[in-house]
Amino acid sequence: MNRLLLTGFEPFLGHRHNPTESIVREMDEEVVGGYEIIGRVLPVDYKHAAERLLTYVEECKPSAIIMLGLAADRTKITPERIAINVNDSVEDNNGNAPEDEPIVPGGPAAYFSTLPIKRMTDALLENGIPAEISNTAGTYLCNNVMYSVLHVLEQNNIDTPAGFVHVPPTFEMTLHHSAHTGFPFHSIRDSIRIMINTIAEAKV
Ligand code: PCA
Repeated sequence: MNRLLLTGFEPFLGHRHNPTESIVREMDEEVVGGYEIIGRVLPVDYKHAAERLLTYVEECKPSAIIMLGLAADRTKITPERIAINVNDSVEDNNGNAPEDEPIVPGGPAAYFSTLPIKRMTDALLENGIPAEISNTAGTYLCNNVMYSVLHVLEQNNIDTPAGFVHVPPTFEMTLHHSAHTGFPFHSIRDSIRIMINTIAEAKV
């Protein structure tokens, strides 16, 4: 059976949870849209995240790759359009805080997601889930792993669809922060299934 590598991240920057970690743990070995899901958690660490992810890609030889991350200030599911060649952020979980650093020295400025992000967004909206395409994945770990994977796939002429999706916080995470309301956890998880089904249909 074709495999789909689904990655999430551990908690970071004072967030006690990262819903993407729970989602990939729960969905590991689940079959969705004809794919066996391989769910893996990545460290929020510039030195190890991309390296770990690329090891998982080598090991599982996936037919599609979806990387997930938390965007604590977003209120929609946001498939990312583009990853840029820069690390520039506050600290990761090991105290690294790069400034204006290329991810791949001399590499292209950016890579576009190769997932069907329009169709994924439309499918989410049709299912009543707030969603929109995001035009920036930031300059932290999420952008870093998205760029790194797309770079390696491109360099090796591998046409595996790959991309990143940021998810909003859960209800529980926003209980004590009144700025906005999060999503029920099960809605975030359902949205991942909907996007995977869309990718499966797009391949036919
Ligand atoms: N979100 C962060 C890193 C880990 C995560 O889940 C980001 O948006 O870069």
